[in-house]
Amino acid sequence: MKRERSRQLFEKACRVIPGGVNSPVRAFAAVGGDPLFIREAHGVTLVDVDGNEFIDYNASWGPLIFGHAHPRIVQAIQEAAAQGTSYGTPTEREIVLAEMVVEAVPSIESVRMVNSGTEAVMSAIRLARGLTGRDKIVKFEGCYHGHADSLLVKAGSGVLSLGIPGSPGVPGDFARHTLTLPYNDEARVQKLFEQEGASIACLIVEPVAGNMGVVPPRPGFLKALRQITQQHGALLIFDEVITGFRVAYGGAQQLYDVQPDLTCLGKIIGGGLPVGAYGGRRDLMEGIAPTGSVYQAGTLSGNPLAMAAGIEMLRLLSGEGVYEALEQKSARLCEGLKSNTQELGIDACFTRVGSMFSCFFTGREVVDYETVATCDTEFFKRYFNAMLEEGIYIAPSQFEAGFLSAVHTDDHIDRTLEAHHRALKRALSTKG
Ligand code: KE4
Repeated sequence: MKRERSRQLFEKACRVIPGGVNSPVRAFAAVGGDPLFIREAHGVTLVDVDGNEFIDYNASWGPLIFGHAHPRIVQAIQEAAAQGTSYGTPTEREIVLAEMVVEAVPSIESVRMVNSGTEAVMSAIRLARGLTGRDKIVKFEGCYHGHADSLLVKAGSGVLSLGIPGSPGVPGDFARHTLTLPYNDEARVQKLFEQEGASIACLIVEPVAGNMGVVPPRPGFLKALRQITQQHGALLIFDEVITGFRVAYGGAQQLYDVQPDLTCLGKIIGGGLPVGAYGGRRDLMEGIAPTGSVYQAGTLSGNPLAMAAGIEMLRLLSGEGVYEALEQKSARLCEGLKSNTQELGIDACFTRVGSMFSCFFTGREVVDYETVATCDTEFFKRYFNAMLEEGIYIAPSQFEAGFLSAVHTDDHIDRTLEAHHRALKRALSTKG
């Protein structure tokens, strides 16, 4: 596959951008080679600067659940842009999107728009600390909640892929307030809260972990978190930046029928533009400035173009049968992927919740960070590059989720399964 233009651009990028990328995991460090520079994308198809085409299962790390350059979203952005790009004032579109979020997400009565998932999580944690007067927070190994200092403590996603447990630059004082537990282990949560409960402001969890690859919650795990946090006066925060509007229109909290105190959103609600949000019960959210004393602000928060894109995305998602079709197509894809690995005798553990899924190259059942760490990342590296050669674009890391969109057709799935079979055989044949 010709990748000369990507190589040239990567060389140029590295002179003026750290690592040539604006987010580490895009650099292909976990899979080798130069990252592809994408020229354009339409529907499920990515086109790189060398003219290579790919069926995309990364969806820009989740946001593009209706594919790339969806005509209705593009039109909404164009119309908004023609009226101006930012005013720094309240606008009607912010109310429209906020009302759609409140209507959709069971636990949200009031919501604040910000510009990224990181900002949403950072703000929700500050609010939890401000409301409870407590400093400690609890998170889970392998979960990633953005790059705010107190959350880069054994985080997953890019940090996990790059093998850096935590990060330099995070003051010890921040890290010591962050307690980290194994995912899916409610006994450990119970024990920690019995010891430290009075000083814990909140527990934050990805209700379906997506940043160590997709690791679903064990039955009863989320309900246990709800009960334990309630018992100790700590707030339960669902980080639904990935799962929000992905696994159900009301997110994982609707799917599993567990209501957190605060919810963080991002990705899909921006329709591909920079948007994050955090929300919850009105009495909690009133704690945020200007109604409350917990400060949070943002020049471009509620940006009109981003709101227009988000509104159109949620209108598309609220259409009849959208999630049923996503479920049916995702099940067919993953069944096919699974049967390919079985036919070729490859150890693999498949996980899926709705249209987010993972294939872990391990013989173990994947339930947490420890079992995820048994994956054969060398095999994944060969597999990733073989899939690229076959015209299939997946996340360049074993520890990320795959995403199916509403615009993947049965033909795309058939072609993917054929390409996947060839890619697995190639990865096997080049085994080091
Ligand atoms: P952003 O600041 O990247 O918008 O959101 C941070 C974040 C928060 N919470 C969850 C559950 C997330 O998955 C993320 C970001 N996800 C990663 C990929 N899994 C973004 C990709 C990247 O870092 O380039």
